[in-house]
Amino acid sequence: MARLDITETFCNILFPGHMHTQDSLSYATNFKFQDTDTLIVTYPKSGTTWIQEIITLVLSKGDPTIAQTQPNWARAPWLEQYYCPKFLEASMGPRIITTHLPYHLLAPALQDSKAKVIYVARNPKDVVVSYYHFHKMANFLPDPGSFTEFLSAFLKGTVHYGSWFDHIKGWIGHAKDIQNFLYITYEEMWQDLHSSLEKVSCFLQCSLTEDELTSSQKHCSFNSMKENAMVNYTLIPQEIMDHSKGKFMRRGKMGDWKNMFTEEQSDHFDAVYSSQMVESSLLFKWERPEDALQLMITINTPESHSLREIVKCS
Ligand code: PPS
Repeated sequence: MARLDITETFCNILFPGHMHTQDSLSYATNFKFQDTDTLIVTYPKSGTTWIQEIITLVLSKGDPTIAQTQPNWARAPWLEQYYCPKFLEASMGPRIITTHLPYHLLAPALQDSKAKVIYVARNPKDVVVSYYHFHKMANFLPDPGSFTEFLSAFLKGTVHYGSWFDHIKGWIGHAKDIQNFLYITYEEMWQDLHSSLEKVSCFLQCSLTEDELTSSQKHCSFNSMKENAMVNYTLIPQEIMDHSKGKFMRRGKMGDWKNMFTEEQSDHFDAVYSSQMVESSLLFKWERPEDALQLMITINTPESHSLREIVKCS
């Protein structure tokens, strides 16, 4: 399936036709979750591959064999991509599924489900920079134009996979409607991978010994993942992902946006961010570790039972 120049539009959101069809997107929205499923939810470039690796290592108790022998898209397939049914049929044991879809498209499928949902968020300024560089190497995504042009499309929500603002507001705003929900940030994982592994293992009810945690931490580090062909996308042919134009495991840093944004772009971003988030009670800060906790407490409204569970876990 090449379809590198095809864009699928589904419910007013653009998707790369290379991996998505109308049928694959409908399959996702009508999916029957099992209570034993774990669903990873991210907006692109927010730490998807990282959390896939973390979950893999946690469930294999720090043993890297699966992480080093099975590509991430086979062990945690994207629900909306056409090959998903094939991998799920072949999967043994509890299923790990990944999605970039916004909440409203999966809400009916998740209703009453006990599947575990892990939402990973990342500072959107770093997301847009990572996404911009990814567009340059991924031949199934359109030419991003200049960074200014791409930033403008990102802030308008017209990029592939839709609006970052709608994605985070939809999922976090409905966290209370999801029975088993864990919120974690890229920044938290970056600042304290050990505690993040513990948090994920607690949520998955799969406790790890200190040695297992140490091994997991080693294999989930940026340097280790950068060299792992099962997650660094070097298995993908050059005509689909052109590694001469950039690396999938590019920088792996917090705050890299500061090397890309002008002051004017940053001010404009902040203004759009404030107006987009004004109706939401969410307070997002991304720079310091205590801010991640601050966020959890801020969104921990009395009715949000599952978020209180997260605070207990951490
Ligand atoms: S995708 O295409 O949506 O699946 O991309 P995604 O995996 O969500 O995001 C890719 C970015 O995550 C960085 N990454 C990591 N950073 C730190 N440590 C680890 N272990 C790690 N694994 C992946 C990756 O480098 C991309 O970010 P940038 O800023 O482009 O480097």
